[in-house]
Amino acid sequence: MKMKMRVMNQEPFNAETPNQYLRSWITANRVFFARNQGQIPEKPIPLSDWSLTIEGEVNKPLVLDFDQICRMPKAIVSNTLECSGNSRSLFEKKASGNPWTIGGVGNAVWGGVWLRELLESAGPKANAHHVAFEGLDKPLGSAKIQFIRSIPIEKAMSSSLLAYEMNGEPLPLKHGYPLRALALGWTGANCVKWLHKIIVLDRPFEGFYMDKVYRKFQQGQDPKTGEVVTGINLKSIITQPDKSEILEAGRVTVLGAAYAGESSVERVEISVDDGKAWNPATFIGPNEPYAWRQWQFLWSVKEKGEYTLLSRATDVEGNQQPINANWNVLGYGNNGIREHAVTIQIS
Ligand SMILES: Nc1nc2c(c(=O)[nH]1)N[C@H]1C(S)=C(S)[C@@H](COP(=O)(O)O)O[C@H]1N2
Ligand SMILES: [Mo]
Repeated sequence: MKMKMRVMNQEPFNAETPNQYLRSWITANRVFFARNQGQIPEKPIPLSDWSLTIEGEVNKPLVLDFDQICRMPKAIVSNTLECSGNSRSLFEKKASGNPWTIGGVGNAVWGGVWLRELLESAGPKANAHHVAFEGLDKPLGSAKIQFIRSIPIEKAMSSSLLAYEMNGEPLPLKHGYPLRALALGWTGANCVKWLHKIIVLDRPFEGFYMDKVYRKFQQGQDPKTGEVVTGINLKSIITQPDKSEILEAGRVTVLGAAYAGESSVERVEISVDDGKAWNPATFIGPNEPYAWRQWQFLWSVKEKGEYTLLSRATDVEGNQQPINANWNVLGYGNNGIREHAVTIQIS
C-alpha cells in the first residue's frame, strides 16, 4: 500500500496523516504528521557538531554532547502529539492557518531523558519560572524568526522529555533529529524539534511564537492577551468509516481514537442517529498515560439511508467533550463532537 500523506504545504513542509494510518495505536514514523514553521534541515547534523546548551537562570550552565545524553538513564514513554491547529478546517466558521482535518495527530513511543534530570544538574535559581527551547531549523520568510517557545518550569520538571528515539528508531530528521523536547500531553508547539539550546528564564519568553500565535483570541483582540495553548483537549475522532463512504447494510465496524492530553479517557460513546441515542464503544489496545486509546463499535445496521455518526469521549474527571468547540481566530483546540461528525450512506 502506498504511504501517502495529505500535503498542505511544501515550504514549510506541512502534511497530515490519512485516516487509515490513525487506526493503530502506534503511528508509524513514515506517516506521522509533520508541522514546520521553518525549513527542515537538509541533512542530519553530524553528532560531532551538535551539542545541547543549558543556560540562563541556572547556577551551573551546561554544554552536553550527544554521548553524554545517551549515557544518562533512559526513559521510554508513550505520548500522543497533536498540533494546536488540528481539526481547524472542521470549524463551521473559517479560521486562518493550515487546513488540518483530523490527521494532525499521532501516537509514538519515545526514548530519551527526563528534562528534570538535566535541569537539576544545572541547578535552576530561585527566580527560574520558564524554560525556553530553541531549535536549529532555519526560519523562512523575511522576518527570519527562530522557533523559540517556553513552558512553565513546573511542567519542565514534572513531565517533559528530551527524545532521541521515536518508535524504536533514532528520531527521524523531519521530527527533530537528533533531539526534541516533548511536554507530555501538551500540543506540538510546546515540543521544539532540532533542539540545541535550553534557556531558563524568570518569565515566559517573549517573541512571535509566544505572543502572536498559539494563543486563543477573538477578532479585534490583541493576541498577546489570549490564553496560551498548552494541554491537549479531550477529544475523540472517528477513523473508520470515512466521510461520505457508501457501505452495505449489515455489520459495520466503526473505529476511532480518543485522547485527553494530561488526563485519561474513561469512556467513549457512539451515536448513529445524529446524537439522539448513545452506545458504549469498546477500547482496544494499550492504555498508557499521555497516549490515546483506540476504540471500536460493532454496528449492526439494517435500513438503507444516510446516517450521521458521532463520537463522544469522557475523561476520568468526568469532563465530557463539548458538542461544539469554541471558535477562535487561529482555530486552535477544535474538539467539538459536531465538528467531527461523519456522515455516510448505507445502500
Ligand atoms: N524547531 C521547531 N520545532 C517545532 C516546530 C518548528 O517549526 N520548529 N513546529 C512545532 C509544531 S507547531 C508542531 S505541531 C510540532 C510537530 O511535530 P512533528 O512535525 O514531529 O509532528 O513540532 C513543533 N516543534
Ligand atoms: Mo502545531
